[in-house]
Amino acid sequence: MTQPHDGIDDRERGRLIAGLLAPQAQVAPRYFYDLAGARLFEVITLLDEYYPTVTEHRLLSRHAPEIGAACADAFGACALLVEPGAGSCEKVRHLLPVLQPAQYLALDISAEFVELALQSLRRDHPGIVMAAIAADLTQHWPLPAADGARLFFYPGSSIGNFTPDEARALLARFHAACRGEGGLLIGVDLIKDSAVLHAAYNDALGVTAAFNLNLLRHLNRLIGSDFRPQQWEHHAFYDARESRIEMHLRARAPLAVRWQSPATSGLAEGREFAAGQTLHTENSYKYTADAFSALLKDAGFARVRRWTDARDYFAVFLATTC
Ligand code: AVI
Repeated sequence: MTQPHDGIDDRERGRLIAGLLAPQAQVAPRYFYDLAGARLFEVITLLDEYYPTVTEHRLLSRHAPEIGAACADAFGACALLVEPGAGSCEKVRHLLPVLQPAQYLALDISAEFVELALQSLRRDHPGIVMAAIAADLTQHWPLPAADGARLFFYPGSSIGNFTPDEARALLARFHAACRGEGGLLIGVDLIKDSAVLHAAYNDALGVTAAFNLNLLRHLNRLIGSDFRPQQWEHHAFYDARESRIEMHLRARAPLAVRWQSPATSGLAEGREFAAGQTLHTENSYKYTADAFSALLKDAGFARVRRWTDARDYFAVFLATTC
């Protein structure tokens, strides 16, 4: 067994292990993103089948002037632009020239990764104060006090990785964090032909499969487990009833996994998987544009505008407090 990584505390380890022991074993998708996982995700965004990234870039580039004008109309100048999960800060490049915020704050689990991206952004926009902050979206958001409107930028359809109830709660949190003046600019993947969705999560090169399987290596480091990726296969499908892609790892044959548990003072415990039994690793919900507009309104936003591509594959929404 590999030694557990000391980057997680006992509570988080306990949560991970409870998920592994659940009747339908599960792991939260945020555990995809160790260094290798983050790199594999970047490759996914370049694949022909994975249309969301390129489509959203095109929408932002084409409609940036309108988005800027709509923001100015709703709340005037932007004092603080906040991007949770900023990563390589590529998409915000479309917005900075039109929004000219006084401050840009990039939040990410890995602040070091974002700090690198900020170095070149700062060179291109010397008049904008920029900072990278290590923060997990599901926890406290350490935002500076800023006079004036706040705009949250949440691209990539990451909202799809939450259940609709969790998504509504997160949108309400964005609304509350605007503190009366500001908005949310958010990218959302739309419901479409299931063959297109299926291909996006089952690419021919097998990059999404590698991304999914890499989670097992990450788990081995986090909890000292002995998952062997070669015993598992990638399984992703579209569930039209739930409007979501489900990603799983499926046992190729009966197998046993062991890990170190704080509950048993570090002694090994584990579980068995029958052939075909799965570990559920991700949901990626898709919305109709109208359903997502309604969700934004439910969350408290007063006005919602949206831009979609010609195929209606993806939408960018601007939801404002007034
Ligand atoms: C980050 N998130 C929006 C991606 C998605 O499409 O749900 C993660 C991903 N999983 C497989 N491919 C991409």
